This record gives sequence, C-alpha cells and structure tokens, in this order.
Amino acid sequence: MKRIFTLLICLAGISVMAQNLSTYDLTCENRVNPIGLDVTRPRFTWKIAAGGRNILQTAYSIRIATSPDFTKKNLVWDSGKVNTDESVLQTYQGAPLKSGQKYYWQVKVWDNQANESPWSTTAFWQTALLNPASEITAQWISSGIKADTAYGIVPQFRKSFSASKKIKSAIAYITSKGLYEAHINGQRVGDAYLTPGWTSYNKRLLYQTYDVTNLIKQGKNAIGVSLANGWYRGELGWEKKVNFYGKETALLCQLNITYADGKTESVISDGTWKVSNGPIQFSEIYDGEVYDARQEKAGWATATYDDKNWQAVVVKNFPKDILFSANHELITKHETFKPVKVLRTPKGEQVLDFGQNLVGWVQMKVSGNAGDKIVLSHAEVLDKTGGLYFDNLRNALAQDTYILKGQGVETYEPRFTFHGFRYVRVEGLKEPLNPDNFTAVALYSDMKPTGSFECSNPLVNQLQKNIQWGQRGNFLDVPTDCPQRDERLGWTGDAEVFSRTAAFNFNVNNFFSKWLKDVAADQNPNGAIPFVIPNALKGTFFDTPAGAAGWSDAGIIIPWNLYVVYGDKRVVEEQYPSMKAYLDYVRKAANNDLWNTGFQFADWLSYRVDDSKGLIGQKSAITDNYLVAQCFFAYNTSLMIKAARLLGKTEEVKDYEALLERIKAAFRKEFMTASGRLISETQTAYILALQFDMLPEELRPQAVGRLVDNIKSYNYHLTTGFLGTPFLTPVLTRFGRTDVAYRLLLQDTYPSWLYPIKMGATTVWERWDSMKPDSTFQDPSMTSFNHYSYGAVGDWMYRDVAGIDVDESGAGYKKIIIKPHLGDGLTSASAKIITNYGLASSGWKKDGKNTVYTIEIPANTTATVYLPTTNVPDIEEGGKPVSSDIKIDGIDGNHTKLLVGSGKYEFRVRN
Ligand code: RAM
Repeated sequence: MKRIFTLLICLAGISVMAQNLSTYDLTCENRVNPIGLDVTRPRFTWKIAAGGRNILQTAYSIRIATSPDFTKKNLVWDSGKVNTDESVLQTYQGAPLKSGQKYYWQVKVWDNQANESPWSTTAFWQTALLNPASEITAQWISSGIKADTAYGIVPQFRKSFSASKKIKSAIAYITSKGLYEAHINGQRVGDAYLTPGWTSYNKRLLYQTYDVTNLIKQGKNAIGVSLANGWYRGELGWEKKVNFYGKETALLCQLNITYADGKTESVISDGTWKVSNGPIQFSEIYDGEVYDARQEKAGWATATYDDKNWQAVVVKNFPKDILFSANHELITKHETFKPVKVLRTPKGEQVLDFGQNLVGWVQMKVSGNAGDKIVLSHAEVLDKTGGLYFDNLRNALAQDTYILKGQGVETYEPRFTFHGFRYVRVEGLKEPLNPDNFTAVALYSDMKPTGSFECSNPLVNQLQKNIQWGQRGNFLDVPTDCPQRDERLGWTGDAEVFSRTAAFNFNVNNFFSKWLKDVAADQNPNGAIPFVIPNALKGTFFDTPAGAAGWSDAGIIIPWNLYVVYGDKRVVEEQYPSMKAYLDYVRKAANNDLWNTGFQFADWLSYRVDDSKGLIGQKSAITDNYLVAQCFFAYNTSLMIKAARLLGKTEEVKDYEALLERIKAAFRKEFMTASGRLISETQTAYILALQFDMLPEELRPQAVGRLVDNIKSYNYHLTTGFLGTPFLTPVLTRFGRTDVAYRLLLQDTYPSWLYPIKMGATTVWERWDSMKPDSTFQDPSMTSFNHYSYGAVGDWMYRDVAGIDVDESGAGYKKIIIKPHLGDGLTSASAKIITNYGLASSGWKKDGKNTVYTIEIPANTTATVYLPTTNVPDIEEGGKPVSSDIKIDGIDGNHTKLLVGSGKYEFRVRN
C-alpha cells in the first residue's frame, strides 16, 4: 500500500513537470518567422522550458503545414517522433518546398523525465523565389537621367497599377544595383535600411522579400522606389574610386499578388515605369546627403499622383542569374539618443553632443523659409581646444544638408548614407537651436543581442559597453573596420580576431554566414583570400598580394567559430571548399612548410615607441612577420583537421595532421633557439607560440616566464597589435598567470584597454593611442575611434573572467564549461549568454571568506563546473552540501570538477 502511495506521489510529481515542459523561441534559419528564405532545406531550432534540473530532450516531433491548421490535408511534413537530444538547427526533410509559400510549423518534445510537451505555439517561414531564373519576370530598369551618376542625383521610379479583385496576399521582391527605398501607396516598405546591403554584387546580389499585403488595396495602387549610389557606384575606398561595380544603377522589382479567388498577377519593373529626379540631390556613403525639400514631389508614390511629366525608364539587360534571397538580418534602426549637451567650439560653432560614439544619422525637425539650408557635420571626437576633429575622416565629408521648403515644421533624416559620430555641428539654423529637435539614430544589422558581462569595476564595465558599441557600429551588413572615414571596408583580419567576442554579444550566425559566401565568391582562383570582403580593393596595390596571415585566415577561422558557438555544421560544409583552397594556397606560398613569402600585416598596430614617445620608455614591439604567419599557418591547419574530422574526411585529417607537425618543426628550426628563445622578443611572439602549441611541451614554462618578464619590463603594459592581443590574456590564463592577465586588464595607462576609457572613449579605438595622453591625436591618416579589433579581449572576459565557455565536443553550448578565474582587483563578475538552448550564465562574488558562484544552465545541455578548491566539503550548493543531482567528477589541478545538468545553482566555496 505504502509503495503504491509513493508511486502515486511520483506520478503526481511527473505530471506536474509534464505541464512545465514546453518549447519557446522557435526559429527557422536562426530567425523568428522569416519572410523570404531561399534555403531549400531550412533548419529549425527551439528552446525547452522545464522546471527542475537535469532536463534533457529525448525526442522531438516537427509538423509543417500550409496553414496554421495542422490537419492532414494541409500537412506538408511530419517528422514523426525522432529519438534524439538535438534541438538546434534540425533540418527539414520533407518534399521540395514551393516558392513564395508560407509554411507553418510546430514542435513538441519529450524529455528524460518521461514528460511530453504540448505542441508549441505556431511559427512560420515564407519561402522566397526558389527558381529565380524562371520566376523573376521583372526587368532591370535604369533612369537614363543624365545627372544620375556617381556623385549625382537620386532618381525616383514609379508605377501605378490596378489590383482588380479582393487581395489575399501580396509579396514584393526587390533589389537594386545601388541602394533602394520603396514605398507603396505612400507607405514605406519594410523597416530595413541601406538595402539590398553589400555583397560582391556582380557575383551575388541579394534581393529582399516583403509581405506587402496590408499596403495594397483593391483598386488603384502605386509603387515608388528611390535609387541611390551606395556601395555599388559611389565612392569606395580611400583611392576615391567610383563605379566600382558598374556605371549604372538599376532597379529590379516584382510584386506577386494572389487574389482571394486564387488567381495571381505580377506587377514588374519594365519599360512602363516612369522616372524623375527627386529631392535628394546628392547621396554618397562617405560624404552624406543633400536633400532639397523644395524638389519633393508630394504624393509621388501614390496612385493619384500625376506623372505625365516624368520620363520613361530604360530597360536593361543586366544578368539575373546572380540573384539570391537575403536570408540574414538586414540593417534596421535601433537605439536613439538625445543630445546630452549643446557645445560651442572656440570657433563659435554650435555642436550637439550625443554622449555616445555611434553609427547612423541624425533626425531633425526644423522650420524656416524655403531655401534655408541646414548643414549637419559629423565628428567622433573634440580636439584639445574643444574644436571638432575632422581630420581622421580623411576624405569622407560626413555631412548632411537639408534645404527647407518653408512649410511649417519639417522633419528630415538621410536615407542612403551613414556616419560614425558622437558630435554634430549644426549650421544654418535661423531659429535658436533646440536640442529636443535632434535625435541620433543608431543603425546596424538586426542581429539579436545575446550576451552581457558585468563586474565590480566600472571601467571594465565601460570597456564591455564600448566593445558592444564597437560591434554595433561596425556590423552594417558586412563587418567593417571603421564607420567614419573613407574606408569602412570588410577587413578580414578585424572580423577574424573579433568573431568570437562578437558571437558572445550578439547572434552573428547569419551575419557571418552571409559574409562568408562573399569570402568564397571573391576568393582568388589560386585560393588566396583578399584582405577585404567584398573585395573593394580589387585593382589596387592591396589586391595583388592577397593572402595574409590573420587576415585571409578569416576564411577558415570564422566558419569554424560559427560551428563551435552555434553548432552550425552546415556553414562548415558549405565553406569547406573555400577553406581547403585557402590552406592549399598557403601551402604553396610556403617553402618546406615555412610560410615565409608574401605581404603580411602581421601584428598590425602593435606598440611602437615613436607613436607616443618615451611614454613607457621601452623599445617598439615588432614581431617578425613570418613568425606570426607561421603560427597562423599552424592555427589554420589545426582548424582544418577539426573541420575535416567533423565532415568525415579521414584522408584529409591525416594529411593535415602530418602537415601540422611539419609546420611546427619548421617554426622551431627557423624562429626558436635550442633553449626556447624566440627571434622576436615580443609579447606577441610568445603569445602566439604558446597559443598554437608551437613549442615543445618542456619549453613552454620558460616561454611563459619570458612573456611575463616582458610584460613586467613594460611595467605591466601590453604591447600587442591586432593578432597578439586576442590571445594575450587567454594564454596567461591557460598557463596559470591569470594574475598577470588581471593586471593588464585593469591597467589604465597607455597602452592598455582602460586607457581610452580614462580618456572618455565610448567605443574601442583603432590604436592604443588614437588619442594621446595630452589629448593630441595619432596620425590622422589612420585613426579611427570606432574599431572593434582590440575589443577581442571581450572573449576572455566572458570565457575566463566570468568563466562561461563552450566545450567543443558539444558544439553550440550543448556542453558548457563553467570555469571562472578570480583575480585581484575584482570582487565580482558575471556573464550571461543566450545560447541556442537558452540562457546560460556564470557569476561569482567574493563574500568575506567565501566566494559565491551563481550559475544557470539551460535545458537540454550539460555543464562541467570547475570550482577552485580541492576539498569537496568546502563546497555548498543552495546552502547545503552538494546534493546527489550534481555529480562530483574528481579533482582537476586546483579545482573540483562537477557535472551538472540544466537548472540554477548557487555554490558557496570556502576560500
Ligand atoms: C587599416 C585598419 C584595418 C586593418 C587594415 C590592415 O585599414 O586598421 O582595421 O585591418 O588597416
């Protein structure tokens, strides 16, 4: 009787849990209800909500239908019960999908406690055009207007049309050579800006898909599209090149209408469209925009507008076989800022200070007379006199001009440009400047925020903020190096060093996957990967020597990182030919497995005495180019071993393993003395050699000693450049010198991470001394105040300070490592990351004689937790001795290892 009673209680417990088991955050190709995917086998991800601990999925079932009613007649695919613990990026395996079709889906899961969830809420995705060659009947059209050139006007295209019957749905597919903004019946289409984004346009041009059902009405309608130069034809790169992808901008637009009776009709761009100039007289990415409101054509994108004076467009025979759907997150508006101060410069100029260096533009409200001209000039910093500093913009004018029409309050914001700025000079106002009339808008790719880091030191918290702002400001459809000067290019090196940090802060899976396709598209036939992607430096000096360590290597490093962080195996599969071709290129560039040829950026912008004379009274830290290259050759090869293994390419694994040994042997022969001294006595040399296991095991401790001595000789300052910096603190932690890593992190004099913060930085700088201690500037020809590369320390802050990491054997955070490293100067630190499984967090706080570790592990994952004691009785969890749902897995060095499943934990460890 008693046993039956116990059983009943257990069952009651189970049924309560059953009610608690559910799924949430359903995504298809990493997006919530995406419209316009041309992925033929899309992948589904869901998160599991469950009370209690140690919850693992044991099975799932997905069903897909053409309507939210999942009855048999609508069903497209039913996976059946799939016995697996995988819940991330699960591939569609039904019949081929149809174009322009909305598919609804649900998932249900079973867990290891014998619970079954209800079906999830219904999510959907809509396919784009899966056979664009036959399905796009629209024709390319250009304006034919003479002034429509680089540095010229922005034409407006329009077409009125009738929708004869009741409308069921209307989907617009739009792209352009140049940047477009579309309106239907006077309303803006979508919320994305700078569309169609930037790709290697002549090889891969992306179109956007919009559900415009609500914008179209039965009867007369009109569509209007503005078309600007953008990256296609506008100035690109510092050599003032224009017409990089072609001389003529053009529009391609197709509106597929489905009527309630099932009949379909397409409105397409063709020779019947009309075109005219509009209010934008000038629009360039670097230089800004000139908008003459007197030239507005009121109602131009509505059906009642009379376009009899507009001219006919010119139909073009541009290729359509390079069209793909934009499956990634587009650029949208994000944070807005009001001025925190209105300043007067010594010259008497009026300047708005928005308090944050950001990327986007300013919206303003003004009134005045027709013809009054307001000019907004953007700058990142003030000079030591309080004047605006424009020199580092080089040839970028970064100026928006608005000419009033003189009709009450007028509102303006630019459309086809962006600026990197904190300060804006306002000229031409006839009324007193009212800061309320100005708003700065941040624009960046709509990647979802995933990570946060906090600790007890406010300067480090500001550093984290700056790292995130550096990312926001430079993730505009492509990862750029700087958002303010006449450059803003997709430098591969910067993207590579920052990619892991980026993936903590935001979900960058789609962002980088899209960019990697351009890496492959722009890869040279010999396998070399250009320094910038899209390769806007083609035809310049920087094109020919393509293939530089740490830069071109992005083609191998970033796909691998995406696999590790998101569990995205497909990106590795898709990039593998490009990865392999690149490594083959390096192998050919090498002599006897020594990469000792070709142009190298090496440890770019490392410390140089001349930069800021005598500041720390030491010699410049210049690391031999080819020593750096050889370490990256090894890094690339080690990743190719892993990638080949992941894809089951056993022969290639063997080949790469043998190669790696030879690379290391060649390194030792060329760059190392018998006792382990390196030919470059720099931090970066030792860091890279240690990071990539270039030294024999027995010589590593002395190398760590040399590294630490070097750091001490600079009085605990770093001297590393782009390639050494990301691994500086991780190497110190790996070899037991977290104490030194903390001193470097908390250092606040030049060169250090906190020095710019002391100087008032709100973003990460390009150089350690972009602004010098006396408030003068580095060389204006290359001084960005918004450059994320040195922000790569964020990776270590998350992984080692807060202590949250992914175990590569359970990629995508299926297996988590929690291993915080405490150090002098911080009393607490914590980090949170929204993984593909849900929120994972790790935090610690010193509390008298104890340290409290607060940890959260999402359902369907497991974690290994390392706590810094070897005496298990010193550990309490939830105020009690460690309970049986936590497995103690032995002692590892100075740590006790615990295996935990999902749930929240609070460990208290006696120091
Ligand atoms: C400059 C920037 C950029 C870097 C290249 C090599 O343009 O510093 O970030 O990658 O040089």
